[in-house]
Amino acid sequence: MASEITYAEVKFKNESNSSSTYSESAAAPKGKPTPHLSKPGRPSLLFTSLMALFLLLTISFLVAFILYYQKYSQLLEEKKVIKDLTHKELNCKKDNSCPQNKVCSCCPKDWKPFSSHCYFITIDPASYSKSEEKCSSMGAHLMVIHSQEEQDFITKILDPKFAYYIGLLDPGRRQWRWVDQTPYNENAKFWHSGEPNGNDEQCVIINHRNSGWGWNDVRCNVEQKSVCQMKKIYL
Ligand code: MMA
Ligand code: CA
Repeated sequence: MASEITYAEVKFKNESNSSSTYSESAAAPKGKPTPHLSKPGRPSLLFTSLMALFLLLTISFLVAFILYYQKYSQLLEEKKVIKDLTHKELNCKKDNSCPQNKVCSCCPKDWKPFSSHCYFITIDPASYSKSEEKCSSMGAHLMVIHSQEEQDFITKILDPKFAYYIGLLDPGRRQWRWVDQTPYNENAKFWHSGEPNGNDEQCVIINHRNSGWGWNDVRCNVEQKSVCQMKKIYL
């Protein structure tokens, strides 16, 4: 309160000197004018404010740029890791979901694309758990089948002389579970007739019989070929 009153007085007494600072006005209330501060004060204050604003903008811009650059490099690095370490070579194609002239969905070399996934046929026979481990080591899992189209796509590229593990198993009490935790759909199951038939057969293969392609429950230690599946990589 007291300082407000002092300020009002100074302003009233020294109209021509209104731009000088409060402390100076208070310190030299009468007589002595403050010639150095009066005229250069105005442009100097404006200039300083502009400089400060400019500096602030520059700093904000620099900070934003650094943050953006860090994020962008991180993204590039992640993509490089996917590309170089997990899969040496990718096959990419433009699809409907792509912005124009941009590469979009990719599958590693030797993997087959279908819908939003990539599929790899492992030809070395192995138990269910070894087969699933092999898929995991490639960033994938044993194939899950959720539609007739997906079943038809894969059977077209499988050899009818062999059986292949898929990612379906019974952890107990004949409760079928997909390895990726997606629900087991009663409307999209392709058991051969008479299957599943063995309480000691808790893993599932896909193979060809006279009636066509279908699923059969088998013991999990039986060594079979397998099919791995992973989500497409979007670049
Ligand atoms: C038969 C049939 C299947 C069973 C396998 C086990 C060849 O098919 O009984 O249901 O899973 O044998 O080898
Ligand atoms: Ca069986």
